[in-house]
Amino acid sequence: MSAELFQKMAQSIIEGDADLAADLARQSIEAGLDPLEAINQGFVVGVNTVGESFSCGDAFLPELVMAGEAMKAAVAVLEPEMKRLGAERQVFGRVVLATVQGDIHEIGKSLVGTMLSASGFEVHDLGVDVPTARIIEKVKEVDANLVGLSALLTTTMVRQKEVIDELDKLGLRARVKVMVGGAPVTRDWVQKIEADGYSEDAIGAVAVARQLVGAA
Ligand code: B1M
Repeated sequence: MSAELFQKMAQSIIEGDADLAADLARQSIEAGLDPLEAINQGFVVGVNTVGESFSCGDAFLPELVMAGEAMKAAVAVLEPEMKRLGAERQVFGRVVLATVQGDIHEIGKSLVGTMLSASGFEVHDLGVDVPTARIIEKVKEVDANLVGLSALLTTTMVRQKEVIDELDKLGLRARVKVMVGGAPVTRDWVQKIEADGYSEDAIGAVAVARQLVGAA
């Protein structure tokens, strides 16, 4: 039953059908499925298929946009359920989260934010295409102990380094840890820019964040 539902979820993203994706997300909640499992085993499979077709030139920007919109519709239905399931945990730290400047990919970053807030972090999500100066300003404003930076484009990954350098310059590196992520981010890159942590996915991001703020 869940395998069939996961397949329909993937297909709804491939077809860019936001209404169907949201409806299938609701069905999965009613069936008592883990919302993150629905995302990873259902919807993400679809978005990856569209991403691969886009790379090969078999799909074009409108398909990418529609897949993104359908994915957002599904996640919007599942997010409150993820928060509800993690609602009773304690507060571990304050996180400023953003997709870096020049990059408008928001789905993965928002998932990480949802998981962090469901797991007891106070999350200040600045959204997408966020300039370094705005990130630093927010870090100071909320006295954050963690910054989470998402980048989905090889051309915008450098902004992660820019934020780290700026924190360094201001003498904030000792008390503000930096976690990076996004599809093109590799362990080599993390070492090169001297980030404190990295995760491939939203679940891993929670474990890394806990470790970084000393709550693991
Ligand atoms: Co874009 N796009 N896109 N896109 N898009 C990619 C990233 C791409 C790989 C597609 C491809 O060619 N195969 C490619 C990048 C190539 C590269 O640089 N290497 C690409 C491109 C080229 C572009 C444009 C340049 C296309 C164009 O205009 N010609 C353009 C760029 C615009 C810009 O940002 N300036 C563009 C635009 C878009 C849309 C707007 C249409 C749409 C985004 C809609 C939205 O977010 N509202 C879109 C989409 C949907 C994608 C793909 C298909 C899917 C991204 C996604 O949402 N994945 C993507 C291909 C792919 O990744 N398969 C692609 C699902 C999401 C759950 O996963 O975001 O990876 P992800 O997040 C994961 C992990 O990475 C990790 O955890 C998340 C949850 O598990 N993670 C973190 C992410 N952030 C983290 C932070 C952490 C820790 C973990 O700590 C802080």
